[in-house]
Amino acid sequence: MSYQIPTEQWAQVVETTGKPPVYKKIPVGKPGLDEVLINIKYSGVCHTDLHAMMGDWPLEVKLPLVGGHEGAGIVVARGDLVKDVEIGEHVGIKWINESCLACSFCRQMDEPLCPRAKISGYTVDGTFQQYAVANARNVAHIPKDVSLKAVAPVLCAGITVYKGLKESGARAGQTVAVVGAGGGLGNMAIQYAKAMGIQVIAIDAGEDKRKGTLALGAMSFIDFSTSKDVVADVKAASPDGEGPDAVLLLAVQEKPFQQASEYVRPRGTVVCIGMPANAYLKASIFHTVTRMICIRGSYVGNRQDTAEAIDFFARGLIKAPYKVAALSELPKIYELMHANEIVGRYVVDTSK
Ligand code: 8ID
Ligand code: ZN
Ligand code: ZN
Repeated sequence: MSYQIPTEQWAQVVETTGKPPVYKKIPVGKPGLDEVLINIKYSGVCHTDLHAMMGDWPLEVKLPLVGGHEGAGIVVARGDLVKDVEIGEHVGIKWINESCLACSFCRQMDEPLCPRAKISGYTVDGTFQQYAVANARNVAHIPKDVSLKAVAPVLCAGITVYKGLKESGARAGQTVAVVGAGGGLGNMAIQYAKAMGIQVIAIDAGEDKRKGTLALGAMSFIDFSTSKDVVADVKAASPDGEGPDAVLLLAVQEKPFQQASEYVRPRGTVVCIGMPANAYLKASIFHTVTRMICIRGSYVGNRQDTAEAIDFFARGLIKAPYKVAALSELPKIYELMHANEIVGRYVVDTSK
């Protein structure tokens, strides 16, 4: 099978951080010896893409930058050393675009910690373009009968929350509070938790997010914008009033990161996943010790987490809502995201 590959394509390009991307034509990249060229059909829009555009994290972005790291598409070309990815195969580009697979982190399946990792839509160009290059050993393999549109948000949001739930140690029958449950990661977290037999206390704001999270299977919803005491409300929502067994922090605000250790159950685990800019963690040492609380970070997932997260999806266990927009509309999506007005995820269609 061979594909006609154009020399030029449409892309959204961040030229200056802090300014919206520019929709324009750029050259199509060429895959290196161990890389594949993917015709991206759809890409999810993650809040991380907005952080990259703003340049608000202490990690430098490539400029000019094509953002995006939830891209699903078809392999149209491959380098001579690529053996395990076929032309015509459906694959996904995720946050970890390339890892060395030889360092002590990669050897232990911690590719996200690889000091030589390349990051899609951050240190290398990502998926807000029609053709993107990725390292063949790091692409996600997508079964042919899975919708590329619907699976796109799994490639970051799905993998990340699935990994976060595993890192939380929560088991079937236990309860997890999901903070930011109405957003892209949050909606996925409810569905993965449900599939894993874990109950969810959803925390976010507004009627749309309340309805949406309950429809996805959350057992209760707490509106942080109207609650008089979030800590007391979360505890009260847990089955025995002692607090949830774990907390997944997906919000883009510092305050909930300070609150979580107050309501997590003694012996419980607080998992930090959201990354508000310039924010710090603060917890009472006395209560962390005497309640035996674990506070940890969780960063995307490795290739095994990726395969598992996609497998959950392919088995029909994960149904998170998404809206489709044209690639040309990306700046509008960033505005809605900045205002926290998106319920679930936006997916952009690169053909428009
Ligand atoms: O590997 C990682 N750790 C990883 C992977 C992917 C994304 C981390 N992230 C980070 C993103 O960079 C971002 O900082 O996770 C965060 C959430 O990403 P997202 O789900 O893509 O963002 P969103 O769709 O905008 O959802 C955020 C939700 O948080 C709510 C908002 O209302 C929104 O629904 N929220 C906020 I802001 N403050 C809240 C609060 N105090 C809150 N919900 C509850 N309590
Ligand atoms: Zn992401
Ligand atoms: Zn490595």
